Amino acid sequence: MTATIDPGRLLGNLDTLAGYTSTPGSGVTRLAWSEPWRAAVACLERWGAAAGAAVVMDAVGNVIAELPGADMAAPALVTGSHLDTVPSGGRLDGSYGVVAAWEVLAALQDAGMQLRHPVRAAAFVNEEGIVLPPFTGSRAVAGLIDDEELAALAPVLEQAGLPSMPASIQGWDRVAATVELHIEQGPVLDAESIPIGVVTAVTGQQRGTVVITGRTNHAGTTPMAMRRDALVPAAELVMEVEKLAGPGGCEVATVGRLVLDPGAPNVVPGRVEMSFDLRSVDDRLVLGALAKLRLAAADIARARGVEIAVVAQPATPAVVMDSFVRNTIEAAASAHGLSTRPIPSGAGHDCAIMSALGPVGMIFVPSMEGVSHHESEATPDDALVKGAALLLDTLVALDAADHG
Ligand code: HGY
Ligand code: MN
Ligand code: MN
Repeated sequence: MTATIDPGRLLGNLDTLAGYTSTPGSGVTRLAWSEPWRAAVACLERWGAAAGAAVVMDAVGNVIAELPGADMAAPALVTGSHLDTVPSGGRLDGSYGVVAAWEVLAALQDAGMQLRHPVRAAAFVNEEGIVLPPFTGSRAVAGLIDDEELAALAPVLEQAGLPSMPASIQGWDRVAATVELHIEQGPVLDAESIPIGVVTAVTGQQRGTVVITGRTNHAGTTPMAMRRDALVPAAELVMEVEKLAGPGGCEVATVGRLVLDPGAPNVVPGRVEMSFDLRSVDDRLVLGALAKLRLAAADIARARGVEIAVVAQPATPAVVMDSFVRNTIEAAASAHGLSTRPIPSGAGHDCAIMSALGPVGMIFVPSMEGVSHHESEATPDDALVKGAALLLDTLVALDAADHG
Protein backbone atom coordinates (compact mmCIF):
# COMPACT_ATOMS: atom_id res chain seq x y z
CA MET A 1 0.00 0.00 0.00
CA THR A 2 1.42 3.45 -0.80
CA ALA A 3 1.19 6.34 1.58
CA THR A 4 -0.78 9.43 0.59
CA ILE A 5 -1.20 12.87 2.12
CA ASP A 6 -4.51 13.64 3.86
CA PRO A 7 -5.31 17.16 2.56
CA GLY A 8 -7.89 17.87 5.28
CA ARG A 9 -5.49 16.94 8.05
CA LEU A 10 -2.64 18.93 6.50
CA LEU A 11 -4.67 22.11 5.98
CA GLY A 12 -6.51 21.72 9.28
CA ASN A 13 -3.25 21.38 11.21
CA LEU A 14 -1.89 24.46 9.46
CA ASP A 15 -4.97 26.39 10.58
CA THR A 16 -4.52 25.11 14.13
CA LEU A 17 -0.89 26.23 14.30
CA ALA A 18 -1.81 29.65 12.90
CA GLY A 19 -3.96 30.15 15.99
CA TYR A 20 -0.93 30.07 18.27
CA THR A 21 0.13 33.70 18.14
CA SER A 22 0.71 36.51 20.62
CA THR A 23 -0.78 39.02 18.15
CA PRO A 24 -4.20 37.67 17.19
CA GLY A 25 -5.64 39.72 14.35
CA SER A 26 -2.18 40.94 13.35
CA GLY A 27 -0.49 37.99 11.70
CA VAL A 28 1.30 35.16 13.47
CA THR A 29 3.78 36.10 16.18
CA ARG A 30 5.20 32.91 17.67
CA LEU A 31 8.66 33.80 18.91
CA ALA A 32 10.95 30.99 19.96
CA TRP A 33 10.37 29.77 23.51
CA SER A 34 7.26 31.99 23.92
CA GLU A 35 3.85 30.89 25.26
CA PRO A 36 2.35 30.49 21.75
CA TRP A 37 5.42 28.46 20.80
CA ARG A 38 4.89 26.19 23.82
CA ALA A 39 1.24 25.68 22.83
CA ALA A 40 2.26 24.79 19.28
CA VAL A 41 4.82 22.33 20.66
CA ALA A 42 2.07 20.59 22.62
CA CYS A 43 0.16 20.18 19.35
CA LEU A 44 3.14 18.60 17.64
CA GLU A 45 3.56 16.22 20.58
CA ARG A 46 -0.08 15.12 20.23
CA TRP A 47 0.02 14.84 16.44
CA GLY A 48 3.31 12.94 16.55
CA ALA A 49 2.02 10.45 19.10
CA ALA A 50 -1.13 9.94 17.01
CA ALA A 51 1.14 9.09 14.08
CA GLY A 52 2.85 6.43 16.17
CA ALA A 53 6.09 8.39 16.37
CA ALA A 54 8.44 8.76 19.32
CA VAL A 55 8.30 12.50 20.14
CA VAL A 56 10.98 14.31 22.18
CA MET A 57 12.05 17.89 22.89
CA ASP A 58 15.82 18.29 22.97
CA ALA A 59 17.89 20.52 25.26
CA VAL A 60 17.39 23.72 23.21
CA GLY A 61 13.72 23.22 22.31
CA ASN A 62 13.74 21.35 18.99
CA VAL A 63 10.75 19.00 18.74
CA ILE A 64 11.65 15.72 17.05
CA ALA A 65 9.14 13.03 16.02
CA GLU A 66 10.60 9.83 14.59
CA LEU A 67 9.27 6.64 13.02
CA PRO A 68 11.71 3.70 13.24
CA GLY A 69 13.12 2.25 10.01
CA ALA A 70 13.23 -1.40 9.01
CA ASP A 71 17.02 -1.22 9.01
CA MET A 72 18.17 -0.37 12.55
CA ALA A 73 21.60 0.65 11.26
CA ALA A 74 20.32 3.06 8.61
CA PRO A 75 20.79 6.81 9.25
CA ALA A 76 17.64 8.93 9.51
CA LEU A 77 15.88 10.64 6.65
CA VAL A 78 15.07 14.10 8.00
CA THR A 79 12.37 16.58 7.05
CA GLY A 80 11.06 19.64 8.87
CA SER A 81 11.36 23.38 9.27
CA HIS A 82 10.97 25.98 12.03
CA LEU A 83 8.08 26.54 14.42
CA ASP A 84 8.98 30.13 15.34
CA THR A 85 7.97 33.16 13.30
CA VAL A 86 8.93 36.79 12.86
CA PRO A 87 6.69 39.34 14.65
CA SER A 88 3.29 39.59 12.88
CA GLY A 89 4.50 37.15 10.26
CA GLY A 90 2.58 34.79 8.03
CA ARG A 91 0.95 31.45 8.77
CA LEU A 92 3.15 29.44 6.37
CA ASP A 93 6.81 30.45 6.84
CA GLY A 94 8.28 27.49 8.73
CA SER A 95 4.90 26.18 9.88
CA TYR A 96 4.16 24.68 6.46
CA GLY A 97 7.35 22.59 6.44
CA VAL A 98 6.71 21.46 10.02
CA VAL A 99 3.07 20.48 9.43
CA ALA A 100 4.03 18.71 6.18
CA ALA A 101 6.78 16.79 7.99
CA TRP A 102 4.32 15.61 10.63
CA GLU A 103 1.85 14.77 7.82
CA VAL A 104 4.51 12.53 6.22
CA LEU A 105 4.70 10.53 9.46
CA ALA A 106 0.90 10.27 9.70
CA ALA A 107 0.58 9.23 6.05
CA LEU A 108 3.20 6.48 6.47
CA GLN A 109 1.45 5.32 9.63
CA ASP A 110 -1.98 5.32 7.95
CA ALA A 111 -0.58 3.21 5.11
CA GLY A 112 1.22 0.86 7.50
CA MET A 113 4.32 1.66 5.46
CA GLN A 114 7.72 1.36 7.12
CA LEU A 115 10.70 2.78 5.24
CA ARG A 116 14.16 1.28 5.47
CA HIS A 117 15.51 4.48 7.07
CA PRO A 118 14.05 6.02 10.22
CA VAL A 119 11.96 9.06 9.25
CA ARG A 120 12.66 12.02 11.53
CA ALA A 121 10.41 15.10 11.51
CA ALA A 122 11.94 18.19 13.11
CA ALA A 123 10.46 21.48 14.32
CA PHE A 124 13.61 23.56 14.74
CA VAL A 125 13.68 26.38 17.27
CA ASN A 126 14.66 30.03 16.76
CA GLU A 127 15.34 29.82 13.04
CA GLU A 128 14.31 33.45 12.60
CA GLY A 129 16.79 34.76 15.12
CA ILE A 130 14.44 37.30 16.68
CA VAL A 131 15.24 36.22 20.25
CA LEU A 132 18.90 35.21 19.81
CA PRO A 133 21.12 34.80 16.71
CA PRO A 134 19.31 32.63 14.11
CA PHE A 135 19.20 28.88 13.48
CA THR A 136 19.67 27.92 17.14
CA GLY A 137 17.87 24.61 16.75
CA SER A 138 19.44 23.38 13.53
CA ARG A 139 22.88 24.56 14.65
CA ALA A 140 22.41 22.62 17.88
CA VAL A 141 21.65 19.34 16.08
CA ALA A 142 24.56 20.04 13.72
CA GLY A 143 26.84 20.37 16.76
CA LEU A 144 27.57 24.05 16.01
CA ILE A 145 26.64 25.61 19.38
CA ASP A 146 29.80 26.51 21.29
CA ASP A 147 30.13 27.00 25.06
CA GLU A 148 29.86 30.81 24.80
CA GLU A 149 26.56 30.59 22.93
CA LEU A 150 25.40 27.87 25.30
CA ALA A 151 25.96 30.27 28.22
CA ALA A 152 23.85 32.92 26.45
CA LEU A 153 21.13 30.36 25.75
CA ALA A 154 20.86 29.02 29.30
CA PRO A 155 18.85 31.88 30.90
CA VAL A 156 16.50 32.09 27.91
CA LEU A 157 15.76 28.37 28.07
CA GLU A 158 15.40 28.45 31.85
CA GLN A 159 12.88 31.29 31.59
CA ALA A 160 10.97 29.27 28.98
CA GLY A 161 10.77 26.43 31.46
CA LEU A 162 13.02 24.01 29.59
CA PRO A 163 14.96 21.53 31.71
CA SER A 164 18.40 22.75 32.83
CA MET A 165 21.01 22.98 30.11
CA PRO A 166 23.55 20.19 29.70
CA ALA A 167 27.25 21.10 29.88
CA SER A 168 27.45 20.83 26.12
CA ILE A 169 25.11 20.14 23.19
CA GLN A 170 25.71 16.83 21.45
CA GLY A 171 24.88 17.09 17.73
CA TRP A 172 23.16 14.31 15.78
CA ASP A 173 24.99 11.54 13.96
CA ARG A 174 25.21 11.77 10.18
CA VAL A 175 21.80 11.63 8.47
CA ALA A 176 20.90 10.01 5.13
CA ALA A 177 19.45 13.28 3.78
CA THR A 178 17.42 16.30 4.84
CA VAL A 179 14.59 17.65 2.67
CA GLU A 180 12.84 20.88 3.72
CA LEU A 181 9.51 21.97 2.22
CA HIS A 182 8.97 25.73 2.32
CA ILE A 183 7.10 28.56 0.65
CA GLU A 184 9.30 30.47 -1.79
CA GLN A 185 8.79 33.78 0.02
CA GLY A 186 9.64 35.49 -3.26
CA PRO A 187 7.78 36.38 -6.49
CA VAL A 188 9.26 33.99 -9.08
CA LEU A 189 7.09 30.83 -8.99
CA ASP A 190 3.85 32.81 -8.74
CA ALA A 191 4.84 35.16 -11.56
CA GLU A 192 5.86 32.25 -13.82
CA SER A 193 2.89 30.03 -12.74
CA ILE A 194 5.26 27.19 -11.84
CA PRO A 195 4.03 24.93 -9.02
CA ILE A 196 7.38 23.67 -7.71
CA GLY A 197 10.77 25.30 -7.18
CA VAL A 198 13.74 22.96 -6.76
CA VAL A 199 16.23 24.98 -4.72
CA THR A 200 19.76 25.23 -6.14
CA ALA A 201 21.43 27.08 -3.26
CA VAL A 202 20.49 28.83 -0.02
CA THR A 203 21.90 32.32 0.41
CA GLY A 204 24.66 33.14 2.83
CA GLN A 205 23.91 35.90 5.29
CA GLN A 206 25.69 38.28 7.60
CA ARG A 207 23.59 39.97 10.24
CA GLY A 208 24.65 42.37 12.95
CA THR A 209 24.09 45.61 14.83
CA VAL A 210 25.65 49.04 14.47
CA VAL A 211 25.72 51.18 17.63
CA ILE A 212 26.09 54.93 17.11
CA THR A 213 26.92 56.91 20.25
CA GLY A 214 26.69 60.72 20.33
CA ARG A 215 25.39 62.89 23.12
CA THR A 216 21.80 63.27 24.28
CA ASN A 217 20.81 66.89 24.60
CA HIS A 218 17.98 69.44 24.52
CA ALA A 219 16.38 69.86 21.07
CA GLY A 220 15.64 73.53 21.69
CA THR A 221 18.74 74.86 23.39
CA THR A 222 21.55 72.90 21.75
CA PRO A 223 22.99 74.84 18.78
CA MET A 224 23.30 72.71 15.63
CA ALA A 225 27.11 73.17 15.54
CA MET A 226 27.42 71.82 19.09
CA ARG A 227 25.39 68.67 18.60
CA ARG A 228 26.57 65.07 18.58
CA ASP A 229 23.29 63.78 17.20
CA ALA A 230 23.42 59.95 16.81
CA LEU A 231 20.51 59.70 14.38
CA VAL A 232 21.87 61.79 11.50
CA PRO A 233 25.01 59.60 11.07
CA ALA A 234 22.74 56.56 11.43
CA ALA A 235 20.63 57.86 8.55
CA GLU A 236 23.77 58.29 6.44
CA LEU A 237 24.76 54.72 7.32
CA VAL A 238 21.32 53.38 6.33
CA MET A 239 21.93 54.83 2.87
CA GLU A 240 25.40 53.23 2.83
CA VAL A 241 23.87 49.82 3.62
CA GLU A 242 21.51 50.16 0.65
CA LYS A 243 24.54 50.81 -1.61
CA LEU A 244 26.07 47.46 -0.55
CA ALA A 245 23.52 45.66 -2.74
CA GLY A 246 23.88 45.78 -6.52
CA PRO A 247 26.46 44.99 -9.22
CA GLY A 248 29.59 43.53 -7.62
CA GLY A 249 27.89 43.57 -4.23
CA CYS A 250 25.32 41.58 -2.30
CA GLU A 251 22.01 40.53 -3.78
CA VAL A 252 20.22 42.31 -0.91
CA ALA A 253 21.16 44.55 2.02
CA THR A 254 18.63 45.59 4.65
CA VAL A 255 18.27 47.72 7.77
CA GLY A 256 15.20 46.27 9.43
CA ARG A 257 15.47 47.71 12.94
CA LEU A 258 16.36 51.21 14.21
CA VAL A 259 16.14 52.04 17.90
CA LEU A 260 16.61 55.61 19.13
CA ASP A 261 17.57 56.51 22.65
CA PRO A 262 15.73 58.21 24.33
CA GLY A 263 13.31 58.50 21.37
CA ALA A 264 11.58 61.72 22.47
CA PRO A 265 10.62 64.43 19.94
CA ASN A 266 12.31 67.23 21.92
CA VAL A 267 15.55 65.37 22.70
CA VAL A 268 18.59 65.09 20.42
CA PRO A 269 19.12 61.29 20.24
CA GLY A 270 22.38 60.34 21.94
CA ARG A 271 22.38 56.66 20.94
CA VAL A 272 21.05 54.67 18.00
CA GLU A 273 21.10 50.93 17.38
CA MET A 274 20.53 49.78 13.80
CA SER A 275 20.47 46.24 12.44
CA PHE A 276 22.02 45.10 9.17
CA ASP A 277 21.33 42.01 7.06
CA LEU A 278 23.62 41.33 4.06
CA ARG A 279 23.01 38.37 1.75
CA SER A 280 24.49 36.65 -1.28
CA VAL A 281 24.87 33.09 -2.58
CA ASP A 282 28.55 34.09 -2.96
CA ASP A 283 30.08 34.40 0.52
CA ARG A 284 32.93 36.54 -0.82
CA LEU A 285 30.45 39.28 -1.72
CA VAL A 286 29.01 39.24 1.80
CA LEU A 287 32.51 39.52 3.28
CA GLY A 288 33.29 42.41 0.96
CA ALA A 289 30.08 44.19 1.87
CA LEU A 290 30.82 43.89 5.60
CA ALA A 291 34.28 45.37 5.03
CA LYS A 292 32.73 48.29 3.09
CA LEU A 293 30.20 48.85 5.89
CA ARG A 294 33.00 49.06 8.44
CA LEU A 295 34.89 51.61 6.29
CA ALA A 296 31.77 53.74 5.78
CA ALA A 297 31.07 53.67 9.52
CA ALA A 298 34.61 54.84 10.32
CA ASP A 299 34.37 57.72 7.81
CA ILE A 300 30.98 58.86 9.10
CA ALA A 301 32.09 58.60 12.73
CA ARG A 302 35.06 60.90 12.00
CA ALA A 303 32.97 63.40 10.05
CA ARG A 304 30.17 63.52 12.62
CA GLY A 305 32.21 63.34 15.82
CA VAL A 306 30.39 60.27 17.12
CA GLU A 307 31.48 56.73 18.00
CA ILE A 308 30.26 53.93 15.73
CA ALA A 309 30.69 50.23 16.58
CA VAL A 310 29.84 47.58 13.97
CA VAL A 311 29.03 44.31 15.78
CA ALA A 312 28.71 41.37 13.37
CA GLN A 313 26.98 38.09 14.34
CA PRO A 314 28.64 34.86 13.14
CA ALA A 315 28.01 34.68 9.38
CA THR A 316 25.86 31.88 7.90
CA PRO A 317 27.58 30.56 4.77
CA ALA A 318 25.76 29.96 1.48
CA VAL A 319 25.02 26.28 0.83
CA VAL A 320 24.63 24.51 -2.53
CA MET A 321 21.92 21.83 -2.53
CA ASP A 322 22.92 18.20 -3.17
CA SER A 323 22.52 17.28 -6.86
CA PHE A 324 21.25 13.75 -6.15
CA VAL A 325 18.55 15.08 -3.82
CA ARG A 326 17.65 17.73 -6.40
CA ASN A 327 17.34 15.08 -9.12
CA THR A 328 15.18 12.95 -6.84
CA ILE A 329 12.84 15.90 -6.24
CA GLU A 330 12.71 16.59 -10.00
CA ALA A 331 11.90 12.94 -10.80
CA ALA A 332 9.17 12.80 -8.16
CA ALA A 333 7.70 16.08 -9.43
CA SER A 334 7.64 14.72 -12.95
CA ALA A 335 5.83 11.59 -11.74
CA HIS A 336 3.29 13.93 -10.15
CA GLY A 337 2.95 15.82 -13.44
CA LEU A 338 4.29 18.96 -11.77
CA SER A 339 6.47 21.38 -13.73
CA THR A 340 9.48 22.70 -11.84
CA ARG A 341 12.22 25.30 -12.15
CA PRO A 342 15.57 25.57 -10.38
CA ILE A 343 15.58 28.51 -7.98
CA PRO A 344 18.07 30.02 -5.50
CA SER A 345 16.76 30.89 -2.03
CA GLY A 346 17.19 34.49 -0.86
CA ALA A 347 15.86 33.37 2.51
CA GLY A 348 17.96 31.41 4.96
CA HIS A 349 16.77 27.96 6.00
CA ASP A 350 17.53 25.28 8.60
CA CYS A 351 18.12 22.92 5.70
CA ALA A 352 21.32 24.81 4.84
CA ILE A 353 22.65 24.25 8.37
CA MET A 354 21.72 20.55 8.10
CA SER A 355 24.21 20.21 5.22
CA ALA A 356 26.75 19.69 8.02
CA LEU A 357 25.13 16.30 8.66
CA GLY A 358 24.46 15.01 5.15
CA PRO A 359 23.00 15.75 1.70
CA VAL A 360 20.26 18.43 1.63
CA GLY A 361 17.50 19.55 -0.71
CA MET A 362 14.59 21.99 -0.63
CA ILE A 363 11.19 22.11 -2.29
CA PHE A 364 9.45 25.48 -2.77
CA VAL A 365 5.80 26.16 -3.47
CA PRO A 366 4.64 29.56 -4.74
CA SER A 367 4.05 32.59 -2.49
CA MET A 368 1.23 34.68 -3.88
CA GLU A 369 2.64 38.01 -5.07
CA GLY A 370 5.90 36.93 -3.44
CA VAL A 371 4.86 38.29 -0.06
CA SER A 372 6.27 36.81 3.15
CA HIS A 373 7.16 37.85 6.70
CA HIS A 374 3.74 39.53 6.66
CA GLU A 375 0.22 38.46 7.61
CA SER A 376 -0.84 38.52 3.95
CA GLU A 377 1.60 35.65 3.19
CA ALA A 378 -0.50 33.15 1.18
CA THR A 379 -0.28 30.03 -1.00
CA PRO A 380 -3.31 28.30 -2.61
CA ASP A 381 -4.44 25.19 -0.68
CA ASP A 382 -3.99 22.90 -3.68
CA ALA A 383 -0.37 24.09 -4.04
CA LEU A 384 0.25 23.34 -0.35
CA VAL A 385 -1.17 19.83 -0.75
CA LYS A 386 0.85 19.15 -3.92
CA GLY A 387 4.03 20.27 -2.18
CA ALA A 388 3.43 17.96 0.76
CA ALA A 389 2.65 15.03 -1.54
CA LEU A 390 5.87 15.70 -3.43
CA LEU A 391 7.81 15.81 -0.15
CA LEU A 392 6.42 12.41 0.85
CA ASP A 393 7.30 10.79 -2.47
CA THR A 394 10.75 12.39 -2.49
CA LEU A 395 11.50 10.86 0.91
CA VAL A 396 10.18 7.46 -0.23
CA ALA A 397 12.40 7.67 -3.32
CA LEU A 398 15.46 8.68 -1.26
CA ASP A 399 14.74 5.76 1.08
CA ALA A 400 14.84 3.34 -1.83
CA ALA A 401 17.90 5.00 -3.39
CA ASP A 402 20.13 4.77 -0.33
CA HIS A 403 22.00 8.03 -1.00
CA GLY A 404 23.91 9.88 1.63
O1 HGY B 1 15.37 35.65 7.29
C1 HGY B 1 15.34 34.61 6.65
O2 HGY B 1 16.03 34.43 5.69
C2 HGY B 1 14.45 33.48 7.06
O3 HGY B 1 13.15 33.91 6.99
N1 HGY B 1 14.81 33.03 8.36
MN1 MN C 1 11.30 33.57 7.86
MN1 MN D 1 11.41 30.14 7.00
